[in-house]
Amino acid sequence: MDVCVFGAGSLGSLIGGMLARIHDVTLVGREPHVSAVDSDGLRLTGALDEHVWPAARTTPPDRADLAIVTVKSFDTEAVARTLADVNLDGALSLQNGMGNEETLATHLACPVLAGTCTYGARLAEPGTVECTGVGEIHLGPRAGGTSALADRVGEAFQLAGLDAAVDADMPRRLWEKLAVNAGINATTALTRLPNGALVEGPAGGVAREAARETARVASEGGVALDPDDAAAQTRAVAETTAANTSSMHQDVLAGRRTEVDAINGYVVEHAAEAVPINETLAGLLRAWEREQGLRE
Ligand code: KPL
Repeated sequence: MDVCVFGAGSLGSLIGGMLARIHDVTLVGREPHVSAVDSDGLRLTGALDEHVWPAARTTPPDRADLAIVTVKSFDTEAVARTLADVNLDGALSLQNGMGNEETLATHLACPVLAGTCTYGARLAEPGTVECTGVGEIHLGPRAGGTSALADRVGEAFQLAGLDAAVDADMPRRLWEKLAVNAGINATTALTRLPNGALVEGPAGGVAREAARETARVASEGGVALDPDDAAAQTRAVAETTAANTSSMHQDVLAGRRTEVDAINGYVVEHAAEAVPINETLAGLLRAWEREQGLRE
């Protein structure tokens, strides 16, 4: 399969690098990472130990069978406009937060698949990405159901050795993942703690309550999620990614804008009842972003 990964930072490079074992992959990302990959290949370290040779560039190719979108949620609109000029059979969002697939579908002529991914990744240096946790990928049509494209992409991922499953209920999966991210990302970013600190420590209770609130909001919107299952899932992901610095924590450490609007902010915006934990987490992160000059 001819795959273009749009947003080849840490996670995009990891997924693209694993796919490059057997597929034709082009990483579209930023300098100096792109030049490092172009001249010396991509090194996968940590839980993996491989050296692969995807193409790497800062601009999109003219055509690909599949575009995998891994940019931050606040960049989805801009990327969708750029991808509109690429000849694609399909696109797959492997992003955090809600609303990305709809934004892509508004601009693209091809079908857009939804995906969730719990692999952990860290860009160690240009040309090297560390796998900080082997997770799993679920993908399928964004409105649920089945499609030939989803089956084809799922098979391509599995052939490359990724732990990937085709899922007929992606709307539910997206809410389940949102609950985990609402719990883990903001609490680790604010406390500067690794994910594992949420398994037993005091911040764990805050994370699980944020996940419970998210499940209630999902149910209000017609996707029935059990709050206790969401809390248990949040604890389980904190355990399996214990050593990981969550993506939002990485953003805060690097002084970058976070995905709070598409995660805790989304929960607050879609809640019919009060969601005080998500409101607090979103408020604190937005205050930090403002102080850093990253938002109005
Ligand atoms: O998705 C993640 C993230 O960091 O954004 C988890 C699963 C919480 C892993 O850190």
